[in-house]
Formats: sequence, structure tokens, C-alpha cells
Amino acid sequence: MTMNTNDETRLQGDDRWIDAVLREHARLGKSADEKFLQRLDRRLHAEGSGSNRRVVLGWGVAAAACLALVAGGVVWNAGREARQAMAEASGTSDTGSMLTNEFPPELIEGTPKPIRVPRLVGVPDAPPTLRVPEGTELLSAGKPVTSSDDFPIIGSPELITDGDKDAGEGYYVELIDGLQWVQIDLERSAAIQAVWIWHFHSQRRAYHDVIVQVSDDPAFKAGVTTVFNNDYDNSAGLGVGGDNPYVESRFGLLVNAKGARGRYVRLYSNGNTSNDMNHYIEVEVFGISG
Ligand SMILES: [Ca+2]
Ligand SMILES: [Ca+2]
Repeated sequence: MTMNTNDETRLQGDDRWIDAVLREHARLGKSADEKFLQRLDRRLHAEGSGSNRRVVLGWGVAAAACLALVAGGVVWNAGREARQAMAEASGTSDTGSMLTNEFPPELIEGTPKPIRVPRLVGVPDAPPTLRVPEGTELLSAGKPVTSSDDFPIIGSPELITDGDKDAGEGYYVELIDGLQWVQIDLERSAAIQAVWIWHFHSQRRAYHDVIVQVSDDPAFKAGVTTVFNNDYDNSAGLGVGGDNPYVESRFGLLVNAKGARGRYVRLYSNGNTSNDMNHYIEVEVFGISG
């Protein structure tokens, strides 16, 4: 096997990535079984650029799996501090209050990739704003999250409502390729005013088929209100949406849910302009409970 310098650099990056995934997996007390390793392999190929990847995966998994086993209770420290996202109302008036938020620092890494989608909205210069009715509050903090992918190989769904919005490794959950969803259970029906979404913001990219729905039915068969849909070609099969594709940033996407009623919020995506995977750092649901 011969490799040029670029290959070697890329493969070293793969090894570091595999090492980090396995350490995090061990930290969460999950076993690196055959299914997990198959998914790791599938994930690397979804990034898909090199003929040497499978060879390297064989080496990397063997080495890193040994490392994870030997490390036992190793704590993979992402430098995280538990922080609660706080929403404050300010600018009170007869028609409500401005919804405000706290935003993670900018952290752009890696090589940019071209973003080729129609009607693309770029990164805003300032955080988005929305006026919401008095009494609107953050309802989703710490609430349970389920997903269409039962075995995320990076992260876990509870990261979506833990209040952390940082861009780095260890802050996001990655769902497998294809159309996938996550679903937040607010545990009580609410008039939902806003959904604020951070998929991934350490690289400029746009997620495909971003669809946000609200319902009191956990199966989303009845009483479904779609509050955002940028699937311009109906590739998700839920209908053509009139909202625009957008570039991810630390400011997130602020969706005006206009008081849609429901206990559950479901968010779809179908890969992104850099790879076929689906990611979430944080989702915040604001509304008036009861
Ligand atoms: Ca989070
Ligand atoms: Ca689409």
C-alpha cells in the first residue's frame, strides 16, 4: 500500500476520530459490539473519499478498541460545564415580549465544502428575533428525546435538551444517513410559540429536508401542525415546503411556531451538504404550557 502525504494526514484524522468515538462510547458504558463496529464502518464510508478507509478502519478499530478496553473507566473530558439555556423576556409591550437567548462561541474548523441548494439563506449578522406572547417560557430543558435511529454512534439524544450549544466534539448526537427524526416530549400539551434549532455549527453547511412538526399524538398520525418545512422538492415525502434552506451558524434557526398546540415536537432532516449524516446539538422549544 502506498500513500501520499494527503492520504496520511486524512487517515491520521480518521484514527483520531475513531479513537474519540470509542472513548466516548466506553465513557457512556456502551459495548463496542459487532453492530456498533458495522455502523462505524458505514459512517466512515458515508463520508466516503478514500479507497484506504476500510484498511485503516481495521487497524484503527483494533487499536482503539484495545485502548478503550484497557482504559476501562477513562473519563473523556470534553471540558463541558453544565449550563442551562435561559430565555429572557425583555422589551415588554401590549403585544408580548422579544424572545432572547444565549449563543455559543464561534468555532469554525476544517475545510469548507460547497453548498449547492436553491434559495439558500446565508449566515445572519445578528441573532434572529421574534416577538412572543407574555408568559412564553422554555419548555424543553431536560425533557426526554427519542429518535428514529436507535443506535447513534456519536452522542445520545439527551444532548439535544441538555442546554449545551457548543460546537465541539462531544456536544452533538449523530444519526445515521437518510431521512431521520428526533422527537421531544414536553410531557404536557402547550401552545408552542418558537422552536430554536442548532444542528451543527463548526462548519458552514446546510441540512436537507428540515421539517418541524407539532402534535399531541406521539406517532404524528393525527393533529399534526407543520411549523417549518424547507423540503423544496418533496424528497422527504411530507409535502413541498415553502421555507428556505439555510446555512448553520451559532445563532441557530429560530422557527415561529405561532402557538401551534401539542405535547410533542418532531424534527426531520435528511443529511447535509457536507455528508449524509444528521446532527443535533440543541433544540429549544418555547411556549405556554397547559
Ligand atoms: Ca446540547
Ligand atoms: Ca429535499
